Amino acid sequence: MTNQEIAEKLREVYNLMQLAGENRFRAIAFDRAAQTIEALNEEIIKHIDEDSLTDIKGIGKSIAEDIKAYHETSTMPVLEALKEKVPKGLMEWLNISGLGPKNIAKIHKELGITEITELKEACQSGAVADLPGLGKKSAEKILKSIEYLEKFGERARLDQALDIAEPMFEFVKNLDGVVKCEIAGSLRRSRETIGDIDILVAADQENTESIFDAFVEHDLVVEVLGRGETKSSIRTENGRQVDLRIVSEKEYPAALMYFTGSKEHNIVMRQRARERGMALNEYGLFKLNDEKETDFDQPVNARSEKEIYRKLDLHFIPPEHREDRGEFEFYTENETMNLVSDDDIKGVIHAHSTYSDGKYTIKQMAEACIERGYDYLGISDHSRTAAYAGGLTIDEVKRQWEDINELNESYKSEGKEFRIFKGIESDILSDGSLDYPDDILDGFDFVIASVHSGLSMPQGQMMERFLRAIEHPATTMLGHPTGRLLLKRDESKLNLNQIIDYAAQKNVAIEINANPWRLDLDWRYGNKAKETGLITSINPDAHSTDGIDYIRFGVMIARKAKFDPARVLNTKSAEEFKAWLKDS
Ligand code: DGT
Ligand code: CA
Ligand code: CA
Ligand code: ZN
Repeated sequence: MTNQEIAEKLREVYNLMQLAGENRFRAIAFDRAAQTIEALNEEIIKHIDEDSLTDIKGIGKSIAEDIKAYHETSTMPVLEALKEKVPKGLMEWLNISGLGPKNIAKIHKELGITEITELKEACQSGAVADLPGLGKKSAEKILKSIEYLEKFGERARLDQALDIAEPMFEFVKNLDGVVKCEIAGSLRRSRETIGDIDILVAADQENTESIFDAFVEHDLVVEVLGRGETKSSIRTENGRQVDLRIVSEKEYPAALMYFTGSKEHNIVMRQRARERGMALNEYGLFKLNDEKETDFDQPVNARSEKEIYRKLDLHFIPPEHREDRGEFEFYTENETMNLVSDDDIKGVIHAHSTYSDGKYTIKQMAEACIERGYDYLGISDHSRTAAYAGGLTIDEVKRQWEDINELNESYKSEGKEFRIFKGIESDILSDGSLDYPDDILDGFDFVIASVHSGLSMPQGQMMERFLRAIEHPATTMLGHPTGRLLLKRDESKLNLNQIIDYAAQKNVAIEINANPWRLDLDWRYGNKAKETGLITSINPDAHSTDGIDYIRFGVMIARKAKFDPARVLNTKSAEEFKAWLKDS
């Protein structure tokens, strides 16, 4: 029984409770417990054995009982009861934008349908439109949302979201009357997948109409989902929703904080406010009156997010840390956390060339790195077992080494500082061994050990495989540890906490694969990584020159995962990197 498994069950309870129309706060408690358990460093089993579940923050007596029941019987009474109540198909309806749990329950009850296909028909036939409180417009909206959902799925990758958000943001920011503007929501928090894009504007009321007018007319807009006094929502060609909210300049700091989220972070912030005799909401920070209610006539002066945090005895919490995963403890004590940034990155590690499945030659890749201002390139083509990806035979490895030597010599003679390191992305074979004999492995400057086959091995076997790969003296770092492809392929079953422990102990790095399909190591292991001193490397896994620019996404995730520059290999200069390779 893994932490992930328990978290999934608790989240199922959360979703079903919403559909069953149960108390919202009770439902949220389950969501929070799921979050907490996902973030837990140790195995939940340990707490079950030691009967210490309630020592975990956010896990009360009743949820502890549910977890124990699940451990003993592979099910939870609360979950079973909900399943009796709520038909299975309804869960999927939660993904339909513009359709909340309340209306889902209503449509289901009135029409007796449970499948999305049935809902689609009911929207087309007019049955949904005839329901009290819904109407023709709602039915049309639900129908459109279903069609988009069928076509594009409910979430987008970080890169896809940025492709829409950045031009939109630039456009809105420069509109007449816009005083302040920022991207909020999950995108500001650098999440690896994004539901919808949230943009916040501060403007005078007299300008809101014209700002909304321009927004809904933007080239990327294919449909206006809603337009109100303070909020407009649109849909773009590739099915993404963008919410634009306009508030007064005075409300802006609190609104920015609120709409940046996360929900979990906001909940704690509101608690902290109450504990200090104040109320925090999307409109501002206010004093409480004698009845402990928000006194809107007594705003507490706070002109920025930073000042709001200060009033609640916290230092400024950067958006990427607002997940209720230890940030409150840290930023009570510390003013800032030293986080890696784009400018710190000196070299490009993990790149493929035409020797295996890359599109460009080593020389072309090197030139692309030089153009972008990097000082070195670590080539790491696929190893011989990865035949499907053009993995290198031993002869090809030796030829590649000669090529690299020649290129390095030519840079030297031209007086260029740039250098290329000889690497390999060696498959971790099913028994955990690497893909070449030791004398070949020794000839590389660095070895990235990655799993590319047998991704769905049972956890026990997979763990042995990984631990053995970490133990190999040639291994410099692990590549894309879980093998996940975001929104496409699940991660392998692993105890990553144990892998991180062992890797840190053996001075083996674990890459943050910056390819936006992967972003693996997952940022949720950032606390564990920090605690163990794990080293990472922000690697583009570039298969083309454009792929080098993925580093940007990796930096976002590394910041979210609390990596300072000193724990990121490719912040080192070429000389320092070389020295580190020698020592480790
Ligand atoms: P997403 O869009 O699913 O990737 O995730 P977010 O975090 O962007 O969520 P979204 O767009 O639903 O809402 C934006 C922010 O607004 C969210 O991060 C926190 C805040 N917010 C929205 N609804 C609630 C709520 O019911 N309670 C609290 N405390 N905050 C909320
Ligand atoms: Ca959002
Ligand atoms: Ca939103
Ligand atoms: Zn790979």
